[in-house]
Amino acid sequence: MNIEALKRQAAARALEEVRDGMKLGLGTGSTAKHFVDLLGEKVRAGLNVVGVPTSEATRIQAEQCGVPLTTLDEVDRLDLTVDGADEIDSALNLIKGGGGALLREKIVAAASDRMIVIADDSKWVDVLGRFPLPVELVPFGLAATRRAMAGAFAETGNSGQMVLRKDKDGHAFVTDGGHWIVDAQLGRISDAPRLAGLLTSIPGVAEHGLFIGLASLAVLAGSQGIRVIE
Ligand code: ABF
Repeated sequence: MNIEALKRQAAARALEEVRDGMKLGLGTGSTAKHFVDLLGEKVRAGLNVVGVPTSEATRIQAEQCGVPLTTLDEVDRLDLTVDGADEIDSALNLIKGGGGALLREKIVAAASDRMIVIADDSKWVDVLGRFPLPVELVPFGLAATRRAMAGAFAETGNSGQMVLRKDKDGHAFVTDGGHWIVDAQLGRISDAPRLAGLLTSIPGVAEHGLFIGLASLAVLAGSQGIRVIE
């Protein structure tokens, strides 16, 4: 089975958790895109939900699919967020941000009662870190922020190159929030929860891609079928 079919299967399984009247966080990326697409079909068939998109790309897709949208200023809490990930470990800690939407993704996930992460099973790892850790930075003071990040890596027994993400024209990639992203090639992340806390405390770090304790369920689709992990 091809990978897009697996992603769609995971998205379809997550859709089973959606109930009429729910307020939903809508993720970003190719797997979340399948979810929004399938959700749109349900909405057009009469399902009553409202969504908060985690990126401009998802906002545009949701509007095209007919999913009614709201904002976190208009609603108190969300019932459920469904989003993809770059890596998932057995504690359901995640690396996210390969698509560059980590800041809004984390704000939306943190405002949700539940987060379901959907993926093909290639995203399942023993230890986070093979996928470079995205860290979203305020452009001002970039070198100072990178030095502070290197300190946080050293303090947690991690090391690796930090690479400023570029767009297709070779310019710094700019996020929906107007920030830049540095991808940290750490290989195996030691003590991800502690590293997450240290990165959060650095002035100039807008957000980082370690999602610790946010996901409550993972739906992984593989050639052997679907695994649901709590
Ligand atoms: C978003 O999309 C990101 O946090 C993550 O980087 C990416 C996963 O993309 P895909 O579903 O395309 O693999 O969820």
